[in-house]
Amino acid sequence: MLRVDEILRRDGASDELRSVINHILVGCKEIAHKLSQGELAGILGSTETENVQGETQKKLDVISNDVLKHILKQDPNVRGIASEEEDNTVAANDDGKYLVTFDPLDGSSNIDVNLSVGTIFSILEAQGEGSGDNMELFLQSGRNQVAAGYVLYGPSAILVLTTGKGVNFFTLDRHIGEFVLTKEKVCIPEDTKEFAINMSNQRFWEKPMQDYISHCLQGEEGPLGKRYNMRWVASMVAEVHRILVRGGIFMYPWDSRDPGKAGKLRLMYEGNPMSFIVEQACGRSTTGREDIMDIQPTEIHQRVPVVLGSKNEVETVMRYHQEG
Ligand code: P6P
Repeated sequence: MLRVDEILRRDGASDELRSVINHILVGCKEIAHKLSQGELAGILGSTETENVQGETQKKLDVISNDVLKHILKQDPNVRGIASEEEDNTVAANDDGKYLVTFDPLDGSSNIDVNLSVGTIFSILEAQGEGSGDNMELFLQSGRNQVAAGYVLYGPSAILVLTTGKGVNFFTLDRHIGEFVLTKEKVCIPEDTKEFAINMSNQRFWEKPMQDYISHCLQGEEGPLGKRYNMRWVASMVAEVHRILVRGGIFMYPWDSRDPGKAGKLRLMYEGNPMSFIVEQACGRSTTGREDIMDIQPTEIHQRVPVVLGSKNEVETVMRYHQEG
């Protein structure tokens, strides 16, 4: 069975990039172990603190963040990190070549009910000088990503990784403590009959999104002419993984609950890495109007509306937005 480093070497990844990815995976293996302990580890539940997003932090949000921050600061190839759980970017090594952004534990509201959660990460090259605590270094469009991935902590722990040469799946073999290759060159089916959205927000969406979902619910008799199924796991990593495996469309659109924000999900460590993966896997990832990876960030925690998955279905949603 081929391991991650062998595939990275085969695909031409530099020694420095392989080192950063291997450090991230050491952290993810530690997080996987802590999650597998559940109640026994005494680390479920919430803290008394809120993160910069205004969300109450789960104990495992903080623990996972600290695990990754500690490990990445030890890699001389890492210049700095940005995390959903950190107010500001964090300096690592001033001679480091790479910047790492991550959501240490996405979907953490699922932890206490034993449902899937995941770690999402993105790697950029630091352009020029400056310490990693300078946020400006990180404000690069998603097109500049050199690698992106996630680890889905489900019944098995699965790493999904791209360095721009397609998307590969690796499963954690707990006997040897390594992620081993289990699927290569993943490609999302262009068409789908399965959509994922939090329907409880329907009254807050823009009209094009309301129209599209209304037409999905009309099934064969409606303008889209097919019967849809619906899924919602409240864990982006789980939704994206299902789409990579069998197709589908995932949407977290802008909504009027907080008009000043561009939606719930964050561009730098959710939208961009997932978009890199989805585009590398024959899919499409947009805001409903433009490709997410074309956005020039202005703030490290900025939000982004997300419509991603099966290419033809995403383009259908874009047509609804173009027609207004
Ligand atoms: P809601 C998890 O908190 C997350 O950031 C994504 O993983 C997930 O898709 C979304 O929020 C769920 O949001 O509003 O349905 O709880």
